[in-house]
Amino acid sequence: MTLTPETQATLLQQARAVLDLNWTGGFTKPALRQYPHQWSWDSAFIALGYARYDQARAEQELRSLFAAQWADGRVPHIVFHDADPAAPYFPGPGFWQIERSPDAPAGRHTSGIVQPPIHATAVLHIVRCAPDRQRTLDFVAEIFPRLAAWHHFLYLRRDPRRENLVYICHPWESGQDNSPLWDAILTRMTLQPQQIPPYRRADTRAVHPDERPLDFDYDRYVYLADFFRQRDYDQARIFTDGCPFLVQDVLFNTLLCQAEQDMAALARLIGTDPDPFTARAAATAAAIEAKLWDEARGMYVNFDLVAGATTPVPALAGFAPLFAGIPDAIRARRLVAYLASPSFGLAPHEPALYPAASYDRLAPGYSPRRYWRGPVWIQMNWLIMHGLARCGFGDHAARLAAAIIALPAIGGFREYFDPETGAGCGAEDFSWTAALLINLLLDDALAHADE
Ligand code: 9WN
Repeated sequence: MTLTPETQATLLQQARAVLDLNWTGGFTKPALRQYPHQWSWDSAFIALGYARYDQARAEQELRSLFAAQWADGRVPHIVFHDADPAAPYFPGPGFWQIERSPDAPAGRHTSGIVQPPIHATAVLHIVRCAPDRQRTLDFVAEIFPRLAAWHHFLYLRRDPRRENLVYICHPWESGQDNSPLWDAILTRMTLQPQQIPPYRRADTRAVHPDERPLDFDYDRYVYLADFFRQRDYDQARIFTDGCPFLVQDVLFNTLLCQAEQDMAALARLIGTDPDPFTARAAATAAAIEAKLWDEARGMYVNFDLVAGATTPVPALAGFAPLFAGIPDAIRARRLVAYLASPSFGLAPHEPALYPAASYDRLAPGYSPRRYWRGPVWIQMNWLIMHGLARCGFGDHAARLAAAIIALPAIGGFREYFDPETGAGCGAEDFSWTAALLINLLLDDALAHADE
């Protein structure tokens, strides 16, 4: 579907209205009822939208997130600025109890886990779009040490064997909470009822339970969060004390690799040595190539550190290394062949209307409306689209960009979409759907400040 300029202008206006609705004056909620606080990687994607038309808001979005950074450098996956009793979220600050950790920020309420590190990438994007160059350099100088501390935390605390691959310890840390990527691990976690702290879900109030994770999964999410809480969020204890979920995740490590590349560009801008960042990006890229490539499937897969084996699950995240320019030409061609097949439907000349599903549509367990088990997510497709363009597949990228832009016109500004019909699912008025639509629609005449 090709949109007329008038339709595009209307969509742009609607997208900005969604962000205005969710903007609090200091940060942007992902969605008012379902996610009434600040989420880490959401804020980075949201900043990619603001960067196109409101530099001040883009900067403020990230500034407010990093204001809650922990002393050890971790950037929490949720920052609870104000509790809104009308929009309860579980687990809230009372569950996390981050004050148990000496590294937690005093007087702030946050979760104790993290999300994918796409923040440096967002900052470089703000720089490249910025109309006010001096102001943006000031912003980079301000946030650069915080970004460096964040990446330092990941390499120091989440890569104990010094493999240049960091681990995640909770499905929420992946950003793809309920993906089939975690099924084998969660299923092997046999829990006694007394091991699960009492809790009440809040996520099925505003969204239909058929589109959300099962109680089976939530029990394990809660068990893991409690496991971290009981160890005062001490990373070394969590790693050595038998945490059942320790995964070197493809998407997380890819975004870290790209963020390190972007740190090098930011370092050059402010006259700091870029070489350590370039070197670490190259080392992580090499480690992804060596450890996470699955030759039989022609895609990247996660490594489960507890089982000591890869988990070959055909999720869209397995193509993410394109985004950081990691695969060589031969591997990139194999990835694109799989993406272009009916499993993901991204062939450039096919009349397929929708962006790629989050999970192979032909694989067992594919579910078009349940959260991460099939639905289309805009931010995943935005990453894949850039990866295709970067690795020389311009036609595929152009088709995917058009499909992403067309989707909100069909399904609204929803959290995710049914890949068979384009129907919107999950939360309404969802911020990153709006922000990334703006990012794509205003994707012209960028000043590439550091080039
Ligand atoms: C848990 C906010 C977040 C996104 C995640 C998405 C979902 C939370 C939830 O919402 O996760 O962090 O309650 O389900 O999976 O990617 O950051 O939009």
